[in-house]
Amino acid sequence: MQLEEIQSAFEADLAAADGEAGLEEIRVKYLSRSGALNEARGAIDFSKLSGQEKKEVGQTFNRVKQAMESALADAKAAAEASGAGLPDFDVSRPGLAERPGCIHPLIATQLQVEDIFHSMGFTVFQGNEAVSEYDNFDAVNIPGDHPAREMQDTFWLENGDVLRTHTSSMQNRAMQELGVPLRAIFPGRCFRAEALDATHENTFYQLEGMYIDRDVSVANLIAVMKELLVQVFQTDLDVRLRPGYFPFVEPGFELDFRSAVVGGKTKWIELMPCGMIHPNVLREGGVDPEEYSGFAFGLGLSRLAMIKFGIPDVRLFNGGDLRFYEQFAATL
Ligand code: FA5
Repeated sequence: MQLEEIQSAFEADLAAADGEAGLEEIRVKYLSRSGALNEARGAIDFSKLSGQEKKEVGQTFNRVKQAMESALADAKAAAEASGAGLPDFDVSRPGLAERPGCIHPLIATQLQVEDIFHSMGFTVFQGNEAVSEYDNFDAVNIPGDHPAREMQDTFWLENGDVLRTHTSSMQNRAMQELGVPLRAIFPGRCFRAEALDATHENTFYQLEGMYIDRDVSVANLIAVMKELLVQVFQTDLDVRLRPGYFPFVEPGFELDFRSAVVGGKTKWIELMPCGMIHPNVLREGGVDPEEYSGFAFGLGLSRLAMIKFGIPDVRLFNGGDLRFYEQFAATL
């Protein structure tokens, strides 16, 4: 084949090439040791050429070879960029392994609750699991000698920090960093040195919320909590508040709910502590309690997931028994 013929055949092949595998075929066909270019060069009888002619033929071959190599490299880069030639399968499909895995029921609950709060205009604020003693206790109105510290015994680190006992440890930072008006939730793991039983773990999940604005009242608190529960359980339900004591709210409440679908119409289910944010806590966060008011709540996310999925023992969440998690594989 003449050099021009080789070149135009190469260009036609390149234009019709299908993905990276097709381009590799073209490379082999034209540019490899046994490719068309080398073959054409081998067919020339150099012994019959003058020194000058040999030089010119050699240069022409090199120029053509370089042009073909560069066209091929460009086509490869374009194919890579467009994803052509990638394996023909859907990377988002579940794996073929016997145990493809599933979302942990606690995290599934957290994601659902986050979605619901998003729809009510709340942002998700992330915090650390190891926090200062100030953030965990003092900033939320629990000074050093307060008996509430004893109820939340925790793990102390050598630098004086603590593994947070509650997500309320993020209240101060949220006010300082996000300012007011504030609508935020902070989900996450908490730790307590507890006597363990079916409802008490040393490592569990809470989801805190704060709503601060002018003229926020208990009515707003009830409305938001009811909306949350209606959406989580997809059913109408009643909520009620009972007095509860927490140093960082005044008044403080325990919120219960009752529904025909969850637990029966007559049974009140204790769900979460909440209340109107204490003026000391607002002040500590740089918020003027004369101008702003707000509510806060500390939802036991582990508890909510237990109610939602009918899980009898909180220790199953962290137990590491795959048979437990696999029960949710089909639904989560
Ligand atoms: C608190 O931690 C408060 N910070 C909640 C709060 C926030 C009140 C804002 C008012 C305003 P309490 O210790 O009750 O409160 O814990 C809240 C929820 O976390 C409990 O209702 C329970 O569902 C869950 N919880 C607490 N301790 C454990 C534990 N050891 N294991 C599993 N869940 C727990």
